[in-house]
Amino acid sequence: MKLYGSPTSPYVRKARVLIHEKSMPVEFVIEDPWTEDSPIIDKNPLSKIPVLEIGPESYMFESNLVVHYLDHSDGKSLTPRDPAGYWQSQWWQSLGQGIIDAGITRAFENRRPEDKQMPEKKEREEKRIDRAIDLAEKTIKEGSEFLLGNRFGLADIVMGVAIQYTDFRYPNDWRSRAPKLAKWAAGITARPSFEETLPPGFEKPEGA
Ligand SMILES: N[C@@H](CCC(=O)N[C@@H](CS)C(=O)NCC(=O)O)C(=O)O
Repeated sequence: MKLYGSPTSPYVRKARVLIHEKSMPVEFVIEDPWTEDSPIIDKNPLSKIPVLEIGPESYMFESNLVVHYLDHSDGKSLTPRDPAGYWQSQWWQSLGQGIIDAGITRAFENRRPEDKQMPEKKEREEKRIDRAIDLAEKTIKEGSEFLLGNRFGLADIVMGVAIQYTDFRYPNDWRSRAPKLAKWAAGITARPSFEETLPPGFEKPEGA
């Protein structure tokens, strides 16, 4: 299999962390989805990364599907099997994906020429992220190494990527109001799968 993407995309990073955790033989191919003649378009008409090549001319796209496919393709799923655990895992993944979506929207707004930026748009995305972090802090159990039970899983991957993307593109002092989440995040993002997929140019903040 081949994973097409960029080293900075948090959507792609979800898949890269999972591939690393499972030691899967998936080649990472860097391709830019932004150009008019991007080779990604032939693989995904939506021209977005990640794209996973699963066979000749056969592709999966949308990070949730890519991650779901990878998680189920080796018989060693990192998703809880019991119904309650399964849905809790989906819940955390949706929260993480929402944080990433808001961070991306904010980052793009930030990159527009200053006189064209809409501060209220940025603020709206920031509030989404702030509220999601507050809810994660309320939900996470005191002192837990993993989000669900005593096993590392997809929920940890997606939330870990979302938190580090927040530190990367919307650095703010969320740790002072979310100490449980901060402690969990420090443990999760110290794993080799996270360390070895850090976006270029990202420096961990103090205490992370
Ligand atoms: N919902 C998609 C979002 C993917 C996405 O927006 N990826 C960005 C890179 S971070 C992209 O390819 N953007 C190209 C574009 O919007 O033209 C997913 O979860 O995979």
